[in-house]
Amino acid sequence: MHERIYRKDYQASEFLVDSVDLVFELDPAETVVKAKMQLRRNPDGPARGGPLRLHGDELELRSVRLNGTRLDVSQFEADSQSLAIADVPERFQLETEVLIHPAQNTKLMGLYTSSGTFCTQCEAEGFRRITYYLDRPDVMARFTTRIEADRSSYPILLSNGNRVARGDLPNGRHWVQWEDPFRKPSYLFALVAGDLACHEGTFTTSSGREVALEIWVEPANADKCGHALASLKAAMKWDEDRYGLEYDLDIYMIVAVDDFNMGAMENKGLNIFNSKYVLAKPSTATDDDYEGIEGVVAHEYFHNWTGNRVTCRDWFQLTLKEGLTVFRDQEFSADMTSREVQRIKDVTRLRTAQFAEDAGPLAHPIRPESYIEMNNFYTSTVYEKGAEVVRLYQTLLGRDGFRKGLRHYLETHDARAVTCDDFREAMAEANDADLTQLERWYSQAGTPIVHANGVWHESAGAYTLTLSQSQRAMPKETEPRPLTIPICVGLLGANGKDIPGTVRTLELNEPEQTFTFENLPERPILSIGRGFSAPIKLEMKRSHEELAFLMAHDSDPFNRWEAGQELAKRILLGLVARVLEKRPLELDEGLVSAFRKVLSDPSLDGSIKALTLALPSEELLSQELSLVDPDAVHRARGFVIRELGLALRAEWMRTYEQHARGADAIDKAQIGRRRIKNRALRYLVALEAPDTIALAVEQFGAATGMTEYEAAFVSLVDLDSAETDRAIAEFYERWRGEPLVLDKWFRIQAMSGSPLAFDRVVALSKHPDFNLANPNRARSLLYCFAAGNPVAFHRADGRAYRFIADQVVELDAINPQVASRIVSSFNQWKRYEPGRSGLMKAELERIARWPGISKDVSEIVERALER
Ligand code: 0A1
Ligand code: ZN
Repeated sequence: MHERIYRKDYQASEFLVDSVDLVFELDPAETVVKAKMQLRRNPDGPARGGPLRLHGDELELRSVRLNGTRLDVSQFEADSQSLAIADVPERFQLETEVLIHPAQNTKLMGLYTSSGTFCTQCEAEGFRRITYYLDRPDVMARFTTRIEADRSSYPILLSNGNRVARGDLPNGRHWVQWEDPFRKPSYLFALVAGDLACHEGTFTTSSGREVALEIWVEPANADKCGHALASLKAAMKWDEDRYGLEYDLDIYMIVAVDDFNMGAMENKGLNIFNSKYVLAKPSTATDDDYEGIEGVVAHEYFHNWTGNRVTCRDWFQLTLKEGLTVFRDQEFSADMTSREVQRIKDVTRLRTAQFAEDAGPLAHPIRPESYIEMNNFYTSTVYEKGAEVVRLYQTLLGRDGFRKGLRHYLETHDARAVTCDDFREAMAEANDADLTQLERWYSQAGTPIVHANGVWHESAGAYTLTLSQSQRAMPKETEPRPLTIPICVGLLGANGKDIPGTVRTLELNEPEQTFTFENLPERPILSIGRGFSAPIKLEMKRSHEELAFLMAHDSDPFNRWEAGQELAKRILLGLVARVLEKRPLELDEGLVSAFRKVLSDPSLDGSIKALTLALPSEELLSQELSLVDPDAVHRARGFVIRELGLALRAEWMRTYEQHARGADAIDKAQIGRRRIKNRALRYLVALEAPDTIALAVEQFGAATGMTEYEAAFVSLVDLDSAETDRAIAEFYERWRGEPLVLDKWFRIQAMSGSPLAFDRVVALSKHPDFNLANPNRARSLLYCFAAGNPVAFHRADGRAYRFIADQVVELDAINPQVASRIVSSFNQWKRYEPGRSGLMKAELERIARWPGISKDVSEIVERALER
């Protein structure tokens, strides 16, 4: 059995590391790592005079020296997992030498190679795969790194901080020495060695220091770095303007690699990125890819203060840096693109991934209480719900109060490893506010439900709003206690405008509270939860007419969109019920006229229009059902798409034609144009009429930018036509040499609504360009299919379950982190009708019994099977 780690068991480290000097003799097959560490007992430690115990993982120890003297095997205990020395003084120097095998490291944790480039990933516990160390974030040390490697294969040698020296060695080798002036935890260590090209820039900080910016990529990608560099500069400027935070080193490097488990990593001064979040030019990257790059580049940059300068005491505090940094990148993106579009994207993502997580077996508070494998806790809850909890502070304290609090937090805790409580206390102290009740957001899992009931008192001219809150009680947890929930509201008059004096932030602190609005001239319509002011589910009786009214008039753009989604959701759920009852389907005229209004509204920009005219996804609809039948959901939604296509055919056509032509430029106007154009195309192609299919074929043939090319391809792959096969073949021929574009080819086929999708996915898993060991490729095909194609993954015969389970088991032996993400697609098994539910459970049990299954996958599977 694997060991479970508890938050309550935290103890300070018995030893501290003052400095580490590393030497790497790089070789893909066998690299020597020498570490020279200055250690001492921690005066604030639990003081037990015990042995020194360092972490390790898959290391081969060659030698250990204590204060210069080589220890013999009786003086230490070592295995691949740890190194223990019983007898050590107060202060001492420890030197170790280990062997590691980077080219065989398929887990992509520690030091590994990606297309021949050496790179590292140390968060959360990867540094112990490089050398024996106190691999925990509250041990912060000064690092130097000397890298030795073959000069012609690895001309570029990078590590954290400043490059201080370089030189040549015999046998065509060379060395470079790096020094990081800032103390840091081991998870922020990084090293890169390869034959890379540099895209350079500079940034002058507000205090006038010049910072060298370097983006390192494979030479063939040198023409795809402009957007990442521009994003980095924009992020540096924004953090100065918004929070007065400046960069603190003279150099900032980003390296793009093709094999990476996550999006990117904030290593001090040397970020390592999944190439997906660096490389872009209009012909290869979509508008969403551009926005993704801007957001992730900013995210990693913002970590320099929120994560690196002030870090986490232990991994239970992960949301301290992640929730806060996601909040910061969301705010940045809102300022760079469009605040309302950004908010809609963020909320949709939260609802799709995080609400599902909270409703399933893996529900955990943003600050978890225990884990078996930390890598499983880089979750939507820790990141996205964590960001919403940080947003609560801003909603409660105001933007200025939040800025004051953030600066106070960073000043008080600079160069330290702290907790979520420290953050809350700093926020409270700087604002002289009582924020104690916010603590519950950190300790309670589950999505809170707020029930709203408004009553109009005609004779008094008053409106009372009663809000009550509840939460699902989690197994093994104490009864949930009431949270602090800010609810932003406004009351609309019949003219569609906010009634003066009614725009407020209500603070719900009790199980139930009533708020009164007085002196109202007329019966109002309530707009509630403006801007999605808290990560809750709202329950309220509202008529379709009220929702349509809010959709047309609400002064809050988020709530205008929200009202449309709520209206569509209610109609769709009604149709799902009809499908199940085998009654004929009929589309509500209200939805058609609401859509028609939006389509013809000249005041709305294309992005907002496209989002408003999108129906809630099958995943979101399924969340509302107590027993999911994915076929019924798919049929109901498909029916509405076709009916809307038919009823508004002329309007869609006009919209398409009006927006058909423009430039490939990535700016707000062109992005908006492409979004509404492509939304129209989807509705039109869904009609499966020769003239509408021809539109997609033409767009596919003529597009020079990836956004329009991809959208046409998506439409065609959803069909079952001769044009579909032709498009699939053409796409492949054109883009087989561009891995990031080829990922799209795999993903779009995996997510297609066509009945052929499953057979295609099986065939693609045997395609010569499919590679289970490359995380982007594995995710494009397998994760996107299992998590993003509900109707095909949940086919009633269970063949897709079996296929994915087989792939998970095979992948687990290569890369457990990626396998455990994919296996999470089985988590919701209890929510499906009995046939599917039983089939999913059987696959989970088969995986659970698989010999040699990783800690990562077994933790997920065991949790899913509990009770
Ligand atoms: N700290 C990174 C996320 C990250 C976490 C673990 C990793 O290991 C494979 C990689 C990256 C971030 O928030 O961007
Ligand atoms: Zn992060």
